[in-house]
Amino acid sequence: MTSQQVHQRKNSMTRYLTLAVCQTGPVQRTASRVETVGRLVHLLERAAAAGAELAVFPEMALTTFFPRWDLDDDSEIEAFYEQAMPGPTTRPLFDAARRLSIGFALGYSEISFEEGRKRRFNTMDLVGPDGGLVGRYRKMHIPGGETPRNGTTTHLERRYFEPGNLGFPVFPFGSVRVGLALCNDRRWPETYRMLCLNGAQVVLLGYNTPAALKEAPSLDHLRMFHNHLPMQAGAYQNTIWIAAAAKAGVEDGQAMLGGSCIIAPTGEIAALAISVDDEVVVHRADLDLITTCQRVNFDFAQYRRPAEYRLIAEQAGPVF
Ligand code: ING
Repeated sequence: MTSQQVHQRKNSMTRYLTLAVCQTGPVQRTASRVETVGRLVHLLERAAAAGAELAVFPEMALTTFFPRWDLDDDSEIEAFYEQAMPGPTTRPLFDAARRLSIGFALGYSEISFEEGRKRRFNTMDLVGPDGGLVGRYRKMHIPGGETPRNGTTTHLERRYFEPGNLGFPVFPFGSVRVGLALCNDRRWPETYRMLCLNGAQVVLLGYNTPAALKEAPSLDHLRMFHNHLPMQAGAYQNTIWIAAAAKAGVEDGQAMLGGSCIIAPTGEIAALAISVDDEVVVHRADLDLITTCQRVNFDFAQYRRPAEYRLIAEQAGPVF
């Protein structure tokens, strides 16, 4: 091999990133943090053994999805949150990342002391293969309400979390630019577009989605379609890879959707979980597909008309 060929081969190796989605089965309320972190470490080991360089865990991966409950007692509520990341019980996950030389993104409930007050965010951290924090995202689109409503599935995220205040950041992971998103964010095209315009090539997403909703039983058969549809569209329209990790199975009596997947910039599902339990799904993502897809239609700088899109930034909903 000539040195030119060696050089080209080296370059071509950087055009792949092996992604792992670490879906989890239910995390019951009775489970201890130590037990749950042990499950996550095991998943990370399986991801690394399969050759993954970067893994994603679900939203609120350390606990049950507690916004399904109407809770008032602050100490009861705050037991679901982390005051430090890593903290004493989550440290083994960071140690495992360093030992296995694999990065990961972890969704968790965050308490932080900012602007002289205690604040609660629905957060995802990106951690490097050295076990160090690379970047933090706080969920922007907080669904549900502050109080239960008759005839609807109880979903009180807006009582338990403030909307994120860190924008839609994109972080360098080696030579790859990585953005983060959480659950309901995936249903909004703005999430992907903001991450795309910030330079993302890969978006890691964690979610907790009930398999059925009381408000519209007639749509229950479309829950998985409505899970994948916006992510496939988001990947295609923004020429990004998406790796999305679900909480799955019956958690504290509520069935969670599952359907974790890795989606290509073509919009195709490249890999899909088949269980509603702890499962690792791996795909070697070809980063050149991004430029191939851009060539076909999505040369953003040439074709987009940002001056004509002002309403998107100025108006939340239609005005008649
Ligand atoms: N979950 C839900 C989702 O978008 C939801 C949101 C569920 C809203 C039920 C209302 C009722 O999949 C999260 N975690 O955002």
